[in-house]
Amino acid sequence: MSGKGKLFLGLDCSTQSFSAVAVDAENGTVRASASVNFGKDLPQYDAPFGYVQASESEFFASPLMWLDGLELLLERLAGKLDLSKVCAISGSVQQHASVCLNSADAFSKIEEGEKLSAQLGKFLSREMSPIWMDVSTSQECAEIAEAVGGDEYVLRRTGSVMTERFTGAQIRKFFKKSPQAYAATKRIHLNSSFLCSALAGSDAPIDFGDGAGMNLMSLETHGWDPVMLSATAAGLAEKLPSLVPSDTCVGNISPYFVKKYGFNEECKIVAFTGDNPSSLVGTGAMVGGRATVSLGTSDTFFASAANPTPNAGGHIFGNPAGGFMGLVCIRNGSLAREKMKESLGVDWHFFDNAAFENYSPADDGDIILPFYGGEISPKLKSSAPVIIGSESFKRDKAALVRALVEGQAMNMYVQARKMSAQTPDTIFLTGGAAKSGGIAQTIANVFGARVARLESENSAALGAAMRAAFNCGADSWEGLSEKFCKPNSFKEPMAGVTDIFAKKTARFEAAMKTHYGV
Ligand code: XUL
Repeated sequence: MSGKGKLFLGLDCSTQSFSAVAVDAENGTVRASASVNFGKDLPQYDAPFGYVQASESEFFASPLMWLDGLELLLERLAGKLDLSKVCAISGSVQQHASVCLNSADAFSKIEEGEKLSAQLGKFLSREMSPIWMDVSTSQECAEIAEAVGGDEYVLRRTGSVMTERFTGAQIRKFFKKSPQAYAATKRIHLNSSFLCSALAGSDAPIDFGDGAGMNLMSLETHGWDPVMLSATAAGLAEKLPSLVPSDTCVGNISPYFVKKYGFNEECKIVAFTGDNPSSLVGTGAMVGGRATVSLGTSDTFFASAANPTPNAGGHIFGNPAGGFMGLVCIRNGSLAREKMKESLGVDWHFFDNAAFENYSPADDGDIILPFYGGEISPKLKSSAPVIIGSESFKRDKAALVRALVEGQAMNMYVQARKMSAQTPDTIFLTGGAAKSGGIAQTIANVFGARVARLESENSAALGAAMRAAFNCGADSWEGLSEKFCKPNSFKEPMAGVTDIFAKKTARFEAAMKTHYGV
């Protein structure tokens, strides 16, 4: 495809929704966007928030829901945009979720006619995919770590200690609990490579960005680590797709999408990656210097790193622009804020703004340990937040909101510091809660850093579109970052808060030790 008006499409399959953004890389504009909410638009999957909770620690989603979401999304987008103008597509996908298939060749069998979910459903050897919220594999993590000589080995080799939600431990659980279904499995995809395969109509590889979230990829060789593979499950090597750099072109779009949605048959499919590596690109933080805090279902802190030192408090993933990225993922993010909002009977305006109107931070002993459910950073079990302070504090709705947000920010700061991430000069905020002035100010105060919001709404989808554009030679990373990742509304730390938060954070850490032993 040649000529002006070239468009690049980024897709983002997150926990609760599937969204798309189409960009013009020449003039740096977003041409169209669309979104599908799994709970509202696909109620037949009985997953109001995009997942099904099977027990306290087990969380699943249907891969067929993701396929139906993709099709509905493209249908909506086709109503706004001539899809034949799209030169290349890439994707961003919630990390760690795996899709098990009884054929390594399922995607080449897709034909015109029935929708994808109907055609691919028969190839699933495991009906539901465990997703990143699942924390049910402590046993499997311990077994794998023991088999390879300890968590220190796993950390050095793969960039993370054995982690419950990571794909390796989830595969081991499947191998142990459903040996027949495991034996019948010929291909184990990540959600990212699964959706990429569906679009390309061929079996797609896993990229270094998302592949590093499995406890199976060697950071040194960028290949599957044979020691980790054999400690995880028998015969695993043959079931995994290959690993490739994130800027690999997988092929052209499959004829199914050309006929059904009007794509050009020369439209390229670029390897999909995880939502965090994709957001690193979509916030312009892939080229160094900046840190990004993404406030989504989970809250994450990440920054690019050329030679990161693996640390048990965080994770190392591949940076789609080359090198690596360090990340801290906090499970009690938006869901915790939502629960607090509901329990206080307040609305989002109160939560995000009114509660912070006369914000004057103080080291007064009022602290919330903000864990409504089990946490992954740091690893702890909890079913309710711990509220420490005076009786009047416990009755003051605005003070409780501020203390929850401060608790979340202090936990993130402590975790980021543990993985020896240097305090950044500027933190770029993205995700749904980034629009909250109160939350932005709190993060600036706790980190002692300038906080900027990005103009773009969905950095993960935007990062995918930028990756598609980069792959087609539309611009350099710096050029794309300048065009698409424009910061606005800076917030500086409030005067005099540095000392207050140094003391308050120390108090927070002490309370964490007392209540959770971490
Ligand atoms: C990262 C993680 C989450 C998911 C869902 O390790 O588990 O950020 O990618 O967003």
